Amino acid sequence: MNQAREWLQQAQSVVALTGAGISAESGIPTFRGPGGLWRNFKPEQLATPEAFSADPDLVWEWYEWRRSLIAAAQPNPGHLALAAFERRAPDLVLVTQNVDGLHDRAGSERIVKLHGDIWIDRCLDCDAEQTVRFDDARVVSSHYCGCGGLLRPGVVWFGEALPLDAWRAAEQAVRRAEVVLVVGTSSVVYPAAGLIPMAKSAGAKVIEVNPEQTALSGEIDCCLRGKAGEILPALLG
Ligand code: BV8
Repeated sequence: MNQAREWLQQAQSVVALTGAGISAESGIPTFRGPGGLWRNFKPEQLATPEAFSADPDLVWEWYEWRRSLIAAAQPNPGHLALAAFERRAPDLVLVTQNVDGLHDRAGSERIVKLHGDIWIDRCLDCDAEQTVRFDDARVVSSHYCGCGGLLRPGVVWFGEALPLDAWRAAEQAVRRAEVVLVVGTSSVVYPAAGLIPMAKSAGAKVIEVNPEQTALSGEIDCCLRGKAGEILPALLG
């Protein structure tokens, strides 16, 4: 931990790459961990354009269930430690695979959302986007746009390209970073996971915060085994 702290304190530019694990302590199930299933469906079976065109109501039910979980959740000390570090550090860019918006609610500002935002609906016909405000009393609105088109969640599904501007911003940040802090991701989803070897080839030190070994732990310079909500406040404080 001391070595990782030293690298972070000396670095001019830092990237934090986060995945579902940083929201686990907020009570949001991760994609591939326990609790990630919903009605015995794996996320990869529902988070696809094919699943949505086959049964939009089923896919919407899954997203409304996730929205209700996230609405009831709070950012945890891991999210808050990253937001506080951004205010102190000379240059921190937070690149997240998460769509839950908990980094925004924790106060982070320089956020690159690789996989979109669960709080945005987008019209399949006119492409109009609207931000959803979820409150407990909210009756699930109809998922139709004013133009009559069907709305979809504003997230990136498997088989869909990442938003070009977000991907470019992530690449640019990783290429200039001296340290990349990888938090709560199994590093199996691409192209996001490709940012880790990209950071290594650009000469960055890579730190991993995860209770478990991941697909890319072998490429990591410093593996901190533990929960983000416990390690990040000590690491970044
Ligand atoms: C694309 C939004 C091409 C939706 C998500 C090689 C190159 C390019 C593509 C591919 C490739 N190989 C395969 C592909 C296809 C695919 C892919 O990667 N598949 C995987 C399953 C093999 N990739 C794609 O389809 C991507 N698109 O490549 O398009 C293209 C190009 C041009 C034109 C057309 C097409 C799109 C991928 C995006 C999919 N959308 N989310 C939604 O959320 O509903 S991905 C989804 O997985 C989430 O965003 C999630 O964040 C992400 C990654 O998962 P993790 O975050 O890592 O979560 P996971 O559960 O796996 O792990 C949690 C970790 O946390 C664990 O390690 C655990 O130990 C740890 N943990 C637990 N508790 C804690 C903790 N850590 C810290 N503290 C704790 N307390």
